[in-house]
Amino acid sequence: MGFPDNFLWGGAVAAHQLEGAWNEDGRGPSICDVLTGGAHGVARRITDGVVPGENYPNQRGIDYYHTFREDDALFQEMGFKCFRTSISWSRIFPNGDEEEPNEEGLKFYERLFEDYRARGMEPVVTLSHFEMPLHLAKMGGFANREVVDYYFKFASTVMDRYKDLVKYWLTFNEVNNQMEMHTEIFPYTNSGIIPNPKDDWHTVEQKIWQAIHNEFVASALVVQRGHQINPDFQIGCMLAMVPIYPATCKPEDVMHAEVLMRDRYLFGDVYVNGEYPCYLLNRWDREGFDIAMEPGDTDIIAAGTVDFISISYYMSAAVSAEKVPEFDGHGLPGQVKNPYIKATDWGWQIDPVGLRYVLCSLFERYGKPIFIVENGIGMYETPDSDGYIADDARIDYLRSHIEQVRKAIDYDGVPVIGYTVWGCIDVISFGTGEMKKRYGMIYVDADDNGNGSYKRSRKKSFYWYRDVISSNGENL
Ligand code: P53
Repeated sequence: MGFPDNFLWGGAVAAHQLEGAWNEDGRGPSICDVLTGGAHGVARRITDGVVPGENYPNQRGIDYYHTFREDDALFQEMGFKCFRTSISWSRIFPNGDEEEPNEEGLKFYERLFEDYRARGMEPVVTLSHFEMPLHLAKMGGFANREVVDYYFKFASTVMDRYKDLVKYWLTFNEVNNQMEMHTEIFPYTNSGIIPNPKDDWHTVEQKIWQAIHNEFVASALVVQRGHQINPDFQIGCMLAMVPIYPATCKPEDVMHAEVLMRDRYLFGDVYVNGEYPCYLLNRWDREGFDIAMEPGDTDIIAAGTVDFISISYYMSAAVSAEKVPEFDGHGLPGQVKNPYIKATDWGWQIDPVGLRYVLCSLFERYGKPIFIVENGIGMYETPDSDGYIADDARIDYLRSHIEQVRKAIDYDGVPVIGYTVWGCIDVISFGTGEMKKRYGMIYVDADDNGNGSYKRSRKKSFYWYRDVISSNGENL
């Protein structure tokens, strides 16, 4: 027993967090290019266009656009069986609404995916990882139905072009993050909804729900088209899985956690079952949302269900039905600190058993294979006098999570197809825009303001993970 022979060990990144080269070779501005740098407790701001003097970390990333061959060689040295990245939509369609794609952009990903293949790494490609051309966001993002057509065109173009290079596709990264509707960043990065101070709360929510419906249609159309392009394609959805536990066994706490979990499951429920669950239809009705649907939408959603589920997993949460005090990491209604587990410096509560718990819950709910496409820990790190980083805490984090994956496979019988460590090389943090929130097994010498040599070096976890992969998960 243990990990299957063809288990996809690897690493994961996203285009806007590492490529840089934001305005090279015909690329248009993407929504991430106008996100300023933030910090823990300091939200990133969305500026109106590129404002001189602001710090936009995603514009430079870690310069992977120019260094990918050297970086890929390091991934190969770790023995990666797969590599997850995303396609930057605005490299292919700079404004999103062009007739013809940008050939330079298409060529870049061709070279990239060929390089992965040549190194024995199966590409795992996210179509939209918190990205769309800025121009489309200005049109209203996914709340505007036209954007469905532009997404479809983008996705069909790249699926067709890379049909012999890429087999695993993910439609939208962590599509359920936007259920944190009160934040500015998630509706923006999931759906291209630019905050408008004139909108009242009901209008904001209405737009987000409309965007969500449109994304269900968009994803289903792309799943169907992808299967026509190449019947061997495996096309999945991608959910941020943060299990929400009741703070106590008080029935009200249990029910509160159950209701909040629907915000996570909703997307799986529609993507896998191909229909809207009653709890959502009732909610729209109760809260007065009127979602515009075109004739045929429900048939499209029913016909375009996904082949597998992919998830990110970092932490769990606990909630109480009572009024509770604020704490670091507080985000959900009634969220409390879990006294049984520790948190990272950014308040993310570390819970390896929670990973096994979500794998079981998802498999029992959907009966589909599961790909863990993100797991990892963000840490402050400074090289020692020899330039080395002994990141034992990262090794502990990854080890304890991989042990739980193994249990889910061996004991629970969950078909887990792969595991990719998030930010296998240090990249720009999505949530804070920091460089110093590091996830990598490879260190990148750069700071939050873009100073540094950008030189790469292997951390202790690099050697540890190499051994994990070469022993197929036996040597943890
Ligand atoms: P950063 C919240 C909860 C779970 C996953 O995040 C999340 C977030 C967003 O902060 O995002 C995913 O860099 C996302 C990646 C991101 C990674 O987790 O904020 O898919 O793009 O970098 C880690 O620490």
